Amino acid sequence: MVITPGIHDLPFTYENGCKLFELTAEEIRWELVDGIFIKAWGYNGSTPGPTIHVFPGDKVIFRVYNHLPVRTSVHWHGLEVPNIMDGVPPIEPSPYIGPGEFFDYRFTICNPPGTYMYHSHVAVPIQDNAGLLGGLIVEEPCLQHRKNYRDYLCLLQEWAVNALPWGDLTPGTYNLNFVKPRFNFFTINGRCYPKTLPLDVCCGDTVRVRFGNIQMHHHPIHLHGHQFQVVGADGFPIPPTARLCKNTILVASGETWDVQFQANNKGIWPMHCHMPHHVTNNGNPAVGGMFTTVNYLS
Ligand SMILES: [Cu+2]
Repeated sequence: MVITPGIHDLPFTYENGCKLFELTAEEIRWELVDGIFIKAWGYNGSTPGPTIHVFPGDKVIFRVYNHLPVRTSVHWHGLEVPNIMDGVPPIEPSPYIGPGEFFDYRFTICNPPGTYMYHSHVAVPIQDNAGLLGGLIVEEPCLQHRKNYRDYLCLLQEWAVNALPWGDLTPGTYNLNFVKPRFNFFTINGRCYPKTLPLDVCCGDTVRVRFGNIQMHHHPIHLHGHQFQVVGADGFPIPPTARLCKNTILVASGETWDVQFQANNKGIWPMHCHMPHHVTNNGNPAVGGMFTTVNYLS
């Protein structure tokens, strides 16, 4: 099962033979890094929202409640769904979900196992940049109980907290800026370093890391101390003969990339975006932002 450090998995129940998942779009107060809170929008209390896990062939209902003051939708990014379930009103017949309303997105999971995402497709410069997005994993049934195997999801986001002067990290609760935003906080699974959670590994593990990006910027993610193989792109597996060996992967907006490495070099190893100001908190010289570490437990 894929783990999203610091983010819950979305539970499900059964309704008429379908897996029923419930998401609530809502305003949240979210801590980016020590004492810096934002008024964000998320699902079920977090941004990214809870990670959804499904299997190929699952019949699913994603019941989306709207507790926002404005209408919204959810788009199932990369999934092959009927037009009316794709979540892009009014271009598609898919509906808006008004404040206080809900909508059932119903379809069968037709994609292969891999890494996908979900996000609002209404007023996206506001709603997506406010945090309305999450991860969706089509799990591989035969990998569920594999030994010495770690599988992590890292969703990349950026935030415009423009009430703070450059370099200032005064604690408080801040509004986001959606008008000519200057992105000055950068997160992995909703947190800036040093509040990001490490990826724990043990020597001998095979480690897969899945990256996803919905928002405004592209993030070249670099891993220290290891080489990785690129094993998946936008949800689809890359056959062994076509895999690149790299240590930096550019995760452009809208993309997911899966990489895999052997844990064979003990230590505490940085894994971070390589854009210099993306590894700061509001330009402060201390290390921050889209930065975490791969930590060997043994
Ligand atoms: Cu970046």
